[in-house]
Amino acid sequence: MSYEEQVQQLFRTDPGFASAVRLLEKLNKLKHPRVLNFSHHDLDGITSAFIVRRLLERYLDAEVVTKLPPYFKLSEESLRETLEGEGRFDLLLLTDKGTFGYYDDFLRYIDRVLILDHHPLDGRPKRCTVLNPSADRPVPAAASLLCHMLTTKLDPTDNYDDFAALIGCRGDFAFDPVQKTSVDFVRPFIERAREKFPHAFEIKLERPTMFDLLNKDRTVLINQIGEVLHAGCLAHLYNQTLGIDIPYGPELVFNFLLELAKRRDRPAEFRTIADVLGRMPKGQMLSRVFEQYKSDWNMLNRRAENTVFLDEIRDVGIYMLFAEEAPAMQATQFPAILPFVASTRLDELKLTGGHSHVMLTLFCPKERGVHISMRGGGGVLDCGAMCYQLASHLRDLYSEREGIGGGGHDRAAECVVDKPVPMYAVMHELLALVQEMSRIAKALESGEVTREDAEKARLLRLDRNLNVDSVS
Ligand SMILES: [Mn+2]
Repeated sequence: MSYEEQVQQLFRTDPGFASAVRLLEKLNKLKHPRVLNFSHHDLDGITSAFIVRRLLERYLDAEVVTKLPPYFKLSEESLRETLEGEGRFDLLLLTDKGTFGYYDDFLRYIDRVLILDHHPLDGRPKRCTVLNPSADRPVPAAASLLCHMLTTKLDPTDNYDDFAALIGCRGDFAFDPVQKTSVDFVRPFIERAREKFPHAFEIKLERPTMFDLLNKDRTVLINQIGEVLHAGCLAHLYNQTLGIDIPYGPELVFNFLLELAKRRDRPAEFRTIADVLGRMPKGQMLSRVFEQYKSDWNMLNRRAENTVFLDEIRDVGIYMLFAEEAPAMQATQFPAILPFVASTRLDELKLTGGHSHVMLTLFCPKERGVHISMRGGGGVLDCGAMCYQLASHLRDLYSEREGIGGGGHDRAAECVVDKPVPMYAVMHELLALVQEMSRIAKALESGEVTREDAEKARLLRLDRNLNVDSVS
């Protein structure tokens, strides 16, 4: 199926897509509508914001205010604060910011709310307009591609839209140009992009990037771009280290992309990262930030050698790494550099340990408390379910404390536990969780499962592909 056919098919079969299109068509009747766009502060979110900004300006002649705050879900309070400063809007557009039931409450402040998202639902908004292919079952995708699809349906896309969606899909690990794999949803688009930007997909025997998890001697330009822009999202954290005044990273990357489109260089002709960054100040700043990021990466790479084997559950070797982030990243609440460094060790641990799959649990003390990142699991153990269960157990134990949260995807998830919950208590609960999972997995295999264990197995999603009928 071609990309254009996929867009037409989605328009016919996904009611969310049709209503998103209708909403924007209706908005086209207003003169200079004002749109407030909140987007996620990662690569997928920033490229989503770039694509919708250009669509709304071209198609609606809209004034778009873009916000990329450093947290995932939008709270009613931050929305209210923004509205106090920015005035009234005709549309609130949430891109790559999750799909939460309480987003319905935002209709109190703005007449129309449109959600473009690909994360599994957390509650079901009933009154917002929602385009999310993961609404009923998880469909791995990227928000930037949804924004590109919406644009394709309304107004012709250009090379910059294509280039941005490609970077967004890369940022969210929706495809791997070196291994030549991709998740189903983005495949038609990636095939089309490979034809449009052949140089971006050419194998280079250069330093592996954060995206090169299997072959450590090669990469491609699109991975290099993804890594430089990912580092750019952290730019402001290097203010002190570099001794220069750097704007908030996600905005720097966003404005760099807008500048790139203004430069009128042809993305199809980019061959090196220097071609992409160009000679303008924002590109030069991104280049300086990237040098610092690489030196942090190398330092963390040495730290990441000290992994400890904990257990093997259903042929998945579970390893732990106890390490701190780079000094400039101590205050981050999101995975900054270390979790990406740790991910590049998964394949090596699998080979040396002789496991079918590997999961790496990263225990990282930070300024606010402990940040646990789980990576891998091979589709057998579920990082998201484990982080969620760990957080909810810790919330039960420390019910008077705020700042405990956890969850995420199957193969990448986070759990953050703020002080004053003691670090050793978090470590204890983490180890207890692994031990408990090991015991339940053995019970499931032997067929001797209590009702209580079957329930725990379900919560931890340990029962996938296993027969749990034999509840005693
Ligand atoms: Mn995303």
